[in-house]
Amino acid sequence: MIGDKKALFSGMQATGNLTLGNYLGALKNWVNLCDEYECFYSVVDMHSITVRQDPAELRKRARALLTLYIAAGLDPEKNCIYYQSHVTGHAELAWILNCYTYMGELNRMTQFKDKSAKHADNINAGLFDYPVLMAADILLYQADVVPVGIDQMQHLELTRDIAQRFNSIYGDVFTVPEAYIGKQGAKIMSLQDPSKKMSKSDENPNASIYLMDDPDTIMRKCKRAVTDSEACVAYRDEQPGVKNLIDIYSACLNKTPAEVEKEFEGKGYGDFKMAVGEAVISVLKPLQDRVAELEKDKAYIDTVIKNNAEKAQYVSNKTLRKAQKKVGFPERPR
Ligand code: ATP
Ligand code: LTN
Repeated sequence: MIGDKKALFSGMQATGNLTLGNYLGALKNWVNLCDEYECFYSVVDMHSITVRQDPAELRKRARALLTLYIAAGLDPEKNCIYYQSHVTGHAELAWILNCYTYMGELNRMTQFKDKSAKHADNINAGLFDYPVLMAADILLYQADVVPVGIDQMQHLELTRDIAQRFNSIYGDVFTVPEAYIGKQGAKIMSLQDPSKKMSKSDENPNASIYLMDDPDTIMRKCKRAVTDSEACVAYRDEQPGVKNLIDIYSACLNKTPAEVEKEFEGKGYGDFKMAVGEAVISVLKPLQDRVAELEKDKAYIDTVIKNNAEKAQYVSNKTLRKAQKKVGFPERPR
């Protein structure tokens, strides 16, 4: 709780080009939560360096992501939008939490296993420790809820375990957070292999729709999406490609899968894919226009970055000081 509102935290990495999966699974669901919750949305650049990055590129992408948060409809007056690296408490709390997390727990994390297989030449301690930094992000703001895609559930469970472990030793220090999974678009799959999630690090550019793709590219990717030979727009596990397209279409237009099935009854995949393409364009084009507009106003974005980082620093310091005191660090002279 912050004041009389419940708190909410989420973050995204500024690595790679954001996909439609990131938007429908995360960003889209974030908008409008600020009436109910005190919201903190971070560009988690400290997480990004667990994989080697080009510094200039990372800086550019981090700013683009922050701009995208605003373009997607997060009002920076009502939502605290900031760079993780601008707030000192993330690293400080992560260190403390490291001492309350077991190697065995981190060893079980599937993201670590996946990423270390992918980056076999750079399996660094940060990559292993990534979930503890994520726990620190969340616990610093006493977040009650954390909107994430299903793929992040394992990290959230670990965060809860760490919080409960710490609380059982020291009393109520941290709020134990709950996941908040959006109803639609929670797991958008690859357009080329619907058994894999749509991912910004996919090597095949046709597998993902990127948020900055132009309309022709979006349409082409939708038309090329892998389906099946059933020739029936049905929402069922046996037709994973079609099911995924229905998920995309319904998330873009706020319809239910049943409504979509009905709409395309008796229609072929050609018509359906075209409609999916149009639905995606109708969502992404206005978003792209708003990004272009915001990018022109450098001073405004700079002010958002500064003011919100100050707010985040202030709020997070309270939790950090409490945790430091509990574990026995000496008080700071006033
Ligand atoms: P990578 O592919 O490099 O692992 P990613 O695309 O999974 O990256 P993240 O930065 O890890 O991107 O995720 C940001 C947010 O988007 C998270 O909340 C995550 O759950 C959500 N998300 C990512 N991909 C999808 C997807 N295909 N469907 C729904 N949500 C997604
Ligand atoms: N690990 C997340 C990004 C992330 C996050 C967080 C999400 C970092 N810290 C705190 C929610 C809450 C990811 O890879 N998507």
